[in-house]
Amino acid sequence: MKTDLFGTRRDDPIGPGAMILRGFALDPAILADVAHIAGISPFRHMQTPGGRQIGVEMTNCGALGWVSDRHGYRYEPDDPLTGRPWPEMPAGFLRLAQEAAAHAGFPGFRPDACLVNRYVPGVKMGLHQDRDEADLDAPIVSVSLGLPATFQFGGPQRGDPVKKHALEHGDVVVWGGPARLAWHGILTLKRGEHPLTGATRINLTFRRAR
Ligand code: MD3
Ligand code: FE
Repeated sequence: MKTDLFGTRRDDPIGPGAMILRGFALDPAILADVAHIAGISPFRHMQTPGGRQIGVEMTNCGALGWVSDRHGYRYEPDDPLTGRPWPEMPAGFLRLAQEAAAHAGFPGFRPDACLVNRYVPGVKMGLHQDRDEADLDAPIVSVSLGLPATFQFGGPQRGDPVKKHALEHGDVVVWGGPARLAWHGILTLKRGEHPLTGATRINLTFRRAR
């Protein structure tokens, strides 16, 4: 990230291996890239293995995309909706994810998957672990855009106490090492209107899947 016109960049450590980089992702080109990706591989509701619809709408970019259906959770090189490869990871996405990871103490991050989540008011993501990736040594980088949300962050055990953190447009969170298998989730999105995204929150989650 080149500039900080408004002086809003700030590092906010939230626990061992986890840091919020506030205002790290304010470049408007990111949202143009999201629109481009969704023009190729549209946002859609996926199904859980149990047959329920996931409330968050999802798409992906990069060599691998996260997919959920009746057969389970996994990474796939092709979009099951289009039958084509997921859109390429934009150069700016890759740079942003690598810079954020290095800034938080994880140099050499090479994400091959970017899950793009879209939330509308009333939608949440329940507490879960990210454990579908082969390489759990690599960190995860998450970028929040649009409407604010409350993020819940616990420990490696399901019953560990949870802390809440507000995530706003432009915030980036990096998780690695002892935080990599932490339970986490997003509380029900509140009503609102964001000047750049309207009544939605977009989250980019960069991972090393294989
Ligand atoms: C903490 N997404 O897609 S990103 C997900 O905002 C996901 O859409 C949320 O959790 C969202 O899996 C939260 C923050 C996040 C991502 C991965 C983590 C937090 C994490 C992995 C380990 C610990
Ligand atoms: Fe997650």
